[in-house]
Amino acid sequence: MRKTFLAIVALFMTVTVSAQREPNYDESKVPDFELPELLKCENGKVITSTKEWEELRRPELLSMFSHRMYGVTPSQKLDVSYRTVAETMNDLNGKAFSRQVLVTFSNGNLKREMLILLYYPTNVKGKVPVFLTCNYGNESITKNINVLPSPSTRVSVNSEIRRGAMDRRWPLDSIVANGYALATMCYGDIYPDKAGQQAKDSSIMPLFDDYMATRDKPDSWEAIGAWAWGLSRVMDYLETDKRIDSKKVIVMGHSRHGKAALWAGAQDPRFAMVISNESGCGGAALSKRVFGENIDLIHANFPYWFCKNFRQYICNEQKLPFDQHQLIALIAPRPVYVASAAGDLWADPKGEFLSAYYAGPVYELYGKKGLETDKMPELHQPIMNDVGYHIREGVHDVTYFDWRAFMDFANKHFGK
Ligand code: GTR
Repeated sequence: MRKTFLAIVALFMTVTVSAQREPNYDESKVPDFELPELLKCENGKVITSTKEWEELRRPELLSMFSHRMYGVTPSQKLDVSYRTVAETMNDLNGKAFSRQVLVTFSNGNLKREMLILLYYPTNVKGKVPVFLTCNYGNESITKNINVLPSPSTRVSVNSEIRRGAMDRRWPLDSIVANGYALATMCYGDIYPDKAGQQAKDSSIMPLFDDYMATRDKPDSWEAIGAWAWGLSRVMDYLETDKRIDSKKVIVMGHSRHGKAALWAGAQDPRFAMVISNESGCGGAALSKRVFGENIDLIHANFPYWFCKNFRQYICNEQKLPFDQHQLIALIAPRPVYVASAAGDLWADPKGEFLSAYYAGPVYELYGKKGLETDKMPELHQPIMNDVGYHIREGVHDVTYFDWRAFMDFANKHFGK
């Protein structure tokens, strides 16, 4: 009898666990949930001013995301040097000047290299705003052979990393024609997008003094944390670049790079604007909706993206004491834009929209404008308040429609 009972319990458990592994795409099956409070501290104090938000609630939430989701970013500053390794005066048919800067991080013993590729518009005098985003190898964004392979892809044989393979996602001519610079680097230069100790050992992480002491801790940073850190290091470089308006750096990212961009924007207030393109689970999408990719599925494929503490919420979203609307709120009062694609249900467009919507109250504290309604806009109808959003037709990708909206959003907020 007891045996049968145990067998039934075991069967029930496998059924519930494996049921969650299947992504849910049925809106009627989204569980009831209550979103964690944005403007109420853990001790119950209600936040009514930007001062209280900045001094009490914001640090509390930042710490929550650090210790329970992305891991703690070390504050140690590594030695760094910048060397320009290539420059092209008349790039993009004369529309741009391009530069490739090799960044070497070192701790005296170990070193790591990151190669930044920059395009500056030639039609604008003086300092220019810039889009900063990660790529899959600098050489993947254009067929132009003057673009050197990124240090991390030079040795890799990933089929996705081929010269120009991603060029449709990078409307370089249009970006510079609109008066924006572009700065980009391969995220693999900072942390290879692979599981395992070898990947971690070859990442930027061993250069930090406390690597051995902290690397296995449940709140130690992992890949997304490292990528976000890398974006801040490109920001360090941009602050030294005389052609760049470092008060107008837009950190943008698609998908996994969107997750890193949001986390970078949340932690580093030097980013003046943050854009998430289809960042989905672990990015803009609300985890508690458990729609499309969920915490369980993302760990099945990418267990090295988040800190180990995040695993306690696998198949257990209702226990999450935070959700992604709070990550977006950490960016306030800086403009933030979330973009979805109707065919990208894996990334849960509605969850991305609602997350942006529910970040609104913090923007309103600052006298800024969030998304005004919780009804999703029609396709191709961007909303461009201080919180912006669009959904377009099509699949998981970065299209010209997306870039056009990002530039319009930046034009609006940078008064262009
Ligand atoms: C998927 C992953 C998503 C998203 C995407 C991408 O495989 O499940 O979370 O990051 O990759 O980066 O394109």
